[in-house]
Amino acid sequence: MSVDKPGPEATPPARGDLAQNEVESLFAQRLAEAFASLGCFNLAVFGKTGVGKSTLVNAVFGSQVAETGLGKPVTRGLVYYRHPGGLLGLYDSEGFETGASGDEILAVLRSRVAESRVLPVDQQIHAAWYLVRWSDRRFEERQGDFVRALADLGLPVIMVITQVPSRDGVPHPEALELAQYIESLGLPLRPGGRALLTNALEDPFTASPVFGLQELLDATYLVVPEVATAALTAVQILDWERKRQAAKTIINQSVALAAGVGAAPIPFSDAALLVPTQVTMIARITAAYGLPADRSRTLAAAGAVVLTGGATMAGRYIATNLLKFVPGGQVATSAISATVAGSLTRAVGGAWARVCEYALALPPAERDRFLAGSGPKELFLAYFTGKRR
Ligand SMILES: Nc1nc2c(ncn2[C@@H]2O[C@H](COP(=O)(O)OP(=O)(O)O)[C@@H](O)[C@H]2O)c(=O)[nH]1
Ligand SMILES: [Mg+2]
Repeated sequence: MSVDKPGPEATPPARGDLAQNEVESLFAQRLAEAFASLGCFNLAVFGKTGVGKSTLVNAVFGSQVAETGLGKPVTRGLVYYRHPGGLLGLYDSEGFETGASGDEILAVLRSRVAESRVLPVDQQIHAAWYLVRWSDRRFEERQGDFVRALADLGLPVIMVITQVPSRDGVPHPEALELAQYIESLGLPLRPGGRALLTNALEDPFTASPVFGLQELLDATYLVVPEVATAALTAVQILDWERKRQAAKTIINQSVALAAGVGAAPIPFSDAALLVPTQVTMIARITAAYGLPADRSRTLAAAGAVVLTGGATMAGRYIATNLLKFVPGGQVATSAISATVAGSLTRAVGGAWARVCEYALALPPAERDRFLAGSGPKELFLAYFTGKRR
C-alpha cells in the first residue's frame, strides 16, 4: 500500500472496518452513556414573582429548560423542571408572597431532602439561589427566616440581587446598599456570607449591560459537590473555558487509550481498530459540551461518516500531517504506531470539539438545523484536514 497516494481509491477495504450503521448505533449508545455518566445538577431557585428567576436561569442555562423541560408541580408554588438532556433538575418557586405558601414549600423541601439523603448524590438538591430584586429595596424578616430554613436543610444558599443597573461598570448605589444590608444580617449565605449583584438582561432604556453572571456561576461551582460539576459544566452556557477543559481531559484519556491500541503497530488497513475509542471520545465530548442529546441520531450519522473511513482517514492524516516531519517524507512501515494512533485520535477529538463549539455558538433554532443536516460532518472534515482554522 502506498502512502503517497492515499484516498478511497487507493485504500483496500479494511478488514476491521465497521459498517456505517454499526458505528451509528455504537455512537448513539455511547452518547446515551456519556450523558448518563455526567449525572445531574439540581438547583432550586427562590424569589418573589417578577424578581427574574426565569430570566436568570435562561441566561445561565439557555432557554431549553423552561421551554422544553417538562414542568411537574411539586407543591403549590413549586415546580420541578428536568432539562431534556437530563443534565439539570430545576426547582422553580413561583413566588411566595404569603407566609403559608412559603411554609408549605419548606415542608415539601424538608421531606424531599430527607428522602434524597438515601438517594445517589446526583439526585439531591445541590444548591439554592435566593433572588431579591434591587428595586424592591427591601429584604423582609421572613425572607431571612426562609433563607435560614433552607440552610438548615443543608442547602448552600447563594444570595443574588437581580436586575441591577450599572453605568461604566459601577452598579447602582442603592443596589450596593441593599447587598450590604443583607450581608449585615449574618445569614448563612455561601460563599462567605455575600450577596451577588447581577443583571441578566440588557436594559435597552438605561443601556445597562449584563453582568455578574460569571461570578454567580463561580460561586455555584464553589458550593456544589464534585459529582455535580460535570453536569453543571455541560449544561451551563456561559463558561466555555470549563467546557473546553472537560473536552481536553476526555481527549487526553482517549489518546492514551489509542496509543495503547497502537502499541503493537497495526496496519493502516486496521486503523478501524481505533474507531471504538474514537466513537466513545466524540460521544463524551458532545455530552461534555451539553449539545442536545435528542439530536443524537443525526449526530451519530455524522460521527459514523467521519469515523468509518478509519483506514482512509488514517492514511490521509499521515500523508498530510505527519510525512512532512519524517526525514525524506517516507514512513518506514505501513503501520500505525502508538504515536500515530495517539496523534490521529487527538486530531479527531480536537476537530470534533471545535464542531461542538461552533454548534453551541448558534442560536437554538439554527443549531437544531445545523445538527440535523450535513453541517457537522462537513465542518469536522474542514477542521480535521486543516482547511478551516
Ligand atoms: N433589565 C432586566 N430585566 C429583567 C431581568 N430579569 C428579569 N427581568 C424582567 O423582569 C420581568 C420578570 O422576569 P422573570 O424572569 O419572568 O421573573 P420570575 O417571575 O422571577 O421568573 C421580565 O419582564 C423580565 O424581562 C434582568 O436581569 N434585567
Ligand atoms: Mg418565572
